[in-house]
Amino acid sequence: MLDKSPSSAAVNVPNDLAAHWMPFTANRAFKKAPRLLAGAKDMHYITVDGRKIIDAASGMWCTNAGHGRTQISAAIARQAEALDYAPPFQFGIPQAFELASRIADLAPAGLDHVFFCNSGSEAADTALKIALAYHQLSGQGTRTRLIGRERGYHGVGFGGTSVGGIVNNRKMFGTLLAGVDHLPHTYDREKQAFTKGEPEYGAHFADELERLVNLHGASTIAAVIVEPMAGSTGVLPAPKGYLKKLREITQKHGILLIFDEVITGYGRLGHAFAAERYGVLPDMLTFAKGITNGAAPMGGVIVRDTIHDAFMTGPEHAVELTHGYTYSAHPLACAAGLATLDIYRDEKLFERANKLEPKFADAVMSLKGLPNVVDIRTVGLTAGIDLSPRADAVGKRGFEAMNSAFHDNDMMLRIAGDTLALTPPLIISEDQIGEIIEKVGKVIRAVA
Ligand code: PXG
Repeated sequence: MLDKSPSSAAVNVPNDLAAHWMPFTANRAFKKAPRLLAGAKDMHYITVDGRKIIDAASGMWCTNAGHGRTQISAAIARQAEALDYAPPFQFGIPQAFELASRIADLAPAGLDHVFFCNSGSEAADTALKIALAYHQLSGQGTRTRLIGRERGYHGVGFGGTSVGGIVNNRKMFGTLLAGVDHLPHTYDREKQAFTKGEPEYGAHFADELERLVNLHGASTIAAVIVEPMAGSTGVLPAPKGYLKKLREITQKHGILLIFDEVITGYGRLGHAFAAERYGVLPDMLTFAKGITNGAAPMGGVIVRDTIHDAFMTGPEHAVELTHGYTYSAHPLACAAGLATLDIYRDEKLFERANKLEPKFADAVMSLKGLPNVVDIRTVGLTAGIDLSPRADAVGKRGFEAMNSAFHDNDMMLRIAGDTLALTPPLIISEDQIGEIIEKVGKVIRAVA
């Protein structure tokens, strides 16, 4: 058994790393200089050689309540003993209903029904499929087009990849779904550089939706999906007024609006969901990651009552939506989700993130002026720091920064190309913010 305490001793490491083909990883580089983790507690990971690493990434935007929360692991253990697995089709467990109600309570009024799956990718594909099916049921079956956004990330299913807008994630996989189009991204460095929070400039990028409506015809468009803050591409907060505008235009044309809140959900922007921060009510909202604090795979879609109700017709013995997963609402994930929501509520972590936001933003902005720092963006407890790429190799400076952080500065960073992403657990202390910023400064100098 792994000792998870921060003083944990070294653990055994297999001497053959070849068989595991790692996801979204530079496999050959990793296997030459592995970044292997053995334990985690609160704000820290423990490496296999016993080093304590401060987590500036919440793992991968997951552990909003910090690591090793015994309330969550105990709930998972209890659940595993009581009921390991139950079929989610035609059968149910009480915890799934309780968790759905708690999630719906956290979501803005009107988003009342929760469809569970196991990841953000499945959540995005599920939302897109519900959009198509809804229009078909409502006698608007010509609405089949899906609209994403450049630089968007909605996971790796065919639907999410198709509406996604990160070229490296798309170009290997052929033509993807037909009938998909993209809004422009909302980033203009000249106008927005070094902005704290939502940039003043850029609401007009939403008007491009009118152009797509004019091009394709509203009667062919099913849904628009966007992240309220584009995370994976390197932290692009929505410009002021942008999301409201998207809502107005989609509403005007009968197009569904989906917020992908896989990253922004559960407190990252100082609210349960970004929809609340921006006062914009989407038709569907996807979540994953923070719902279980990363401790068990779970994702889901929160759906507007009008959309859900449109399915609840026809003979009562018939399945209303022919979609779902063997592990939808898995008992261990439900147990983890309930325990996680207890922690978020009892420790007021969303409010905490909200309160810390200005201090965090000021601290990150102090890195302005360091070598190669060409922009810094912040929103909630998240920041993106753009480093100028090395002349011959886009992404190399970023990669070196991640390695310098891990091997030389005892810190876990996320990178998106040459952008460093800081997105620490919401339990972070002000001292720890200072510690992370100091380490990031060292890293930036080390890769100058
Ligand atoms: N939607 C959004 C907005 C995401 O950020 C997904 C969907 C897919 O979730 P799954 O659970 O299928 O991976 C994500 C995932 C990063 C990073 O470093 C971000 C994600 C995944 C991996 C790395 O920014 N987001």
